[in-house]
Amino acid sequence: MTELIHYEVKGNIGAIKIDNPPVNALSVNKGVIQGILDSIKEGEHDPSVSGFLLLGAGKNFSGGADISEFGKPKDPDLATLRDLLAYMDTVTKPIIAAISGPTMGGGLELALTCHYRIASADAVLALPEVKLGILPGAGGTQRLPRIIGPQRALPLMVNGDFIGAKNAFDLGIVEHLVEGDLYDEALRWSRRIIKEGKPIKRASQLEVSMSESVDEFIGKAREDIASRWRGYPAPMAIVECVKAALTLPFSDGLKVEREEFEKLVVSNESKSLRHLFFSERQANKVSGVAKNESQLAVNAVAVVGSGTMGTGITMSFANAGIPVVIIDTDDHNLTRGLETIKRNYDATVSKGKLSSEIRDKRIGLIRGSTKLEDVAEADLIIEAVFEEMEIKKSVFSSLDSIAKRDAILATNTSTLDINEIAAVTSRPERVIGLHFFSPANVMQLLEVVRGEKTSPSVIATAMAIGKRIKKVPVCVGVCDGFVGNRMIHRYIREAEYLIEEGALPHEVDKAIESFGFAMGPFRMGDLAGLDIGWAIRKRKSKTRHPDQRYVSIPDEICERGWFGQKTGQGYYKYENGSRTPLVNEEVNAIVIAHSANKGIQRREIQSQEIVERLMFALVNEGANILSEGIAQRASDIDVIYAFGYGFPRYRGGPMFYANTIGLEKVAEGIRDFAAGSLGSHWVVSPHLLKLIEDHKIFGD
Ligand code: 3H9
Repeated sequence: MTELIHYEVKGNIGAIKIDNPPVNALSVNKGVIQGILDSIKEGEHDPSVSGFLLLGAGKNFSGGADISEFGKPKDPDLATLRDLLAYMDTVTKPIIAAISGPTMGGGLELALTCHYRIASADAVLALPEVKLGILPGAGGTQRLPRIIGPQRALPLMVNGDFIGAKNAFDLGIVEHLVEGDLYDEALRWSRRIIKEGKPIKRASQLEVSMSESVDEFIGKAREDIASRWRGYPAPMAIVECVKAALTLPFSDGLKVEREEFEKLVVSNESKSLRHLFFSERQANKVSGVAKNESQLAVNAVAVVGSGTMGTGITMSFANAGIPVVIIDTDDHNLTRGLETIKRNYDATVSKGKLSSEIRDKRIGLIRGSTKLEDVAEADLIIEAVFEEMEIKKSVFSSLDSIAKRDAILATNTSTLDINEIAAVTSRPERVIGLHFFSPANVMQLLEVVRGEKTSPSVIATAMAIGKRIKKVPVCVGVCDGFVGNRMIHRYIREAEYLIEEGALPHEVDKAIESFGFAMGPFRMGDLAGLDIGWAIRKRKSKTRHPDQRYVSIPDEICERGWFGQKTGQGYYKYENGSRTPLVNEEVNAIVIAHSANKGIQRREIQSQEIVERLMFALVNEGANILSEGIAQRASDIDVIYAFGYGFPRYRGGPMFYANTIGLEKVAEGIRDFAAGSLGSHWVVSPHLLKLIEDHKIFGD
């Protein structure tokens, strides 16, 4: 039997412990599932065993099927999860699941096939397969509706939400909750079940019942999903499985589930989402930083600057229970910043997303100050002042003289050279970039920017603190715009070229949104505020080469005081404070006149060209970034785009997407654009060409 399953007879109970760290994934090829099956078979033939207790070693029961095995050959001599669960449905001695920690996907399906379930207070249950573009494929879609009813089961599976132990108990997924030691109590409880001769409860034999008509219920579910999930087949497939649970015998329902699962698991959507799952975890591994690198304890944080970024960053720390002092030497700005924080929390409370107690606790962790000296106690100081090199340098020079010797000095710059900032301090090894994205309390992405001299320990601390404040940290190198913004500039530039050549802003946005982005480039600009880019362009105008193709349409819009949503119009019009973008005919007129002034013959541009030009702009720049070592790996770029820029997750990020359509196609497309009359700016990245030449793809 595999060492990953420990089987031990404790009195009259056969205790089966899954011990496959780190999350007890139910691997086929490592024999984990076979081990459980063998243990049950052994106990069944052992007259001293009256029942089984199934539990997980370490922190959890099981995180589900081993995702890394999807799409790979399985050892035909070893049992699959479906084999095991089918066998469990025939066992005549009670099987009790002792659920602890994250119990997900196939792990929960295993527990649902047990006859009774007991859970510790730390248990978190979910059928999150939908997030991987698949569905619960080991009977979950058939058993859960039978246990808790389809109306409750369907949303859990379609959204993949996590529920705590108490919630699982209230729903009837779990029959008994334990505060103390799970193992001891589970053994006691199992013995009681056996002693009292409690019946074997098989979910597969339960009746599914529902007060409303099946057709009505399924019809509503289909409508809801069609409106909420674009280009994403898994949720609809889950509905079809639940329909099967409601209308077919259990065994036929399983067949439907299996068919739907097999279709989804080979889809590009699922491959992309699985890629992102592993990429997100891979991003935690930073070259030159050992796994056990020493870290500084961060118990107090200071944020310097109380503008939009400073307040959002402050909230991110308070949300994670970390005390933070927000400093602005301008009293008026500080008051406004603190008010913004309070207003944001109040709004979340009034939407019912936060209790007033938690809001008060978070606000209680935030202290405002007008004295820079108040950074003295902080372990981590994040500067979020105006994006101007001289201002940043002056702040860092002051921080250097006030901050604790071992404190980390971080800058939230989105463009400036961190090495230059670090050079004004006496501790460049403790200087790092923490590039938050606006709104910083909401956006998950955090670019951790390592300078030339940043020490491994500081990088390790920054990555860890990023996770602690529930961000997705990705380590990148220094260059203008780092990874995310450097690429997005190419994308926005291309969008501007497109409107100059013939498309209208809403046509570009429509094509990109149909591709799956949450928002097209022009809507994004309106949301972020067009004045920000305008200020940067004005600053950079002195260094712009006179021969460089430059689209002045955004400037022409800004000159009218139209900065986007906040001024009621930008590329679009927003009526009566609404956020709904309406086509702005005046902007269209500006665009058309602009082309005429430049002597550009406008032409009709198809959505395919729009998508390809914007995507290839991202991919090509991503390839350059990789060759310069600014991003450590292609999958890091994908994580940055999925978590920071609304790139459709079911397409896996720009670099993975390029792999799926073929790098040759990308290079050919770029060559075609370059051959067009206005395409001289297109040059295929040498890194991309090298990959093609070597028959490789991004990530190899
Ligand atoms: C499924 O069950 C399909 C069935 O319905 C049907 C079958 C027929 N497999 O997240 P962490 C690795 S689909 C393989 O940092 P945490 C992960 O890559 C599955 N590997 O830990 C990482 O590796 P590394 C449905 C997995 O404590 C390490 O474990 N289940 C799996 O922050 C630590 O991961 C899910 O979707 C896995 N299932 O969070 C749950 N899970 O160290 C997916 C993790 O090399 N998992 N790894 O980078 C999670 O959500 C979280 O990992 C969990 C723990 C909450 C469990």
